[in-house]
Amino acid sequence: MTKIITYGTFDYFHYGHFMLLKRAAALGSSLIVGLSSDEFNLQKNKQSLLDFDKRKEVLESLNFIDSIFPENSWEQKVEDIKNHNIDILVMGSDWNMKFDYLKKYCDVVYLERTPKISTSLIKEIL
Ligand code: C2G
Repeated sequence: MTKIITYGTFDYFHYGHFMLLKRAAALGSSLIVGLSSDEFNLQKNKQSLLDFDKRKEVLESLNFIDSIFPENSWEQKVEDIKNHNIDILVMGSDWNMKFDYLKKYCDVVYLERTPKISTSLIKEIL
């Protein structure tokens, strides 16, 4: 039973988000997602277009996500990994090496970002 975790804002959900989550889920038997709260987004200097509940509603429609919980701080990952007995933390390659400090608690895998699509690009078009 390989347990996967990932984190993100997933604002204006798009194919890049989908492919990250789908590939992450394929690495194990369960996937849980730390969804950035609206307040934490401000700490990330991200003003999400959709609030937490709407972003959560979109993720809940994906049958390969087993549970979704709020991500309220950078520091919570260690506790999340321990409390959920996580085997692998998966993030997109734009985070490459940034979470290597967590390798003492679980494997850390960075998956290639899906090119040419991002929430900021979508915001520019809107
Ligand atoms: N992603 C991707 N391809 C894209 C866009 C995003 O693979 N074209 C990935 C990102 O690398 C990330 C995930 O999708 O792993 C979610 O992206 P964001 O919603 O932008 O999340 P981010 O702001 O990177 O938050 O503590 C970690 C942070 O909460 C991550």
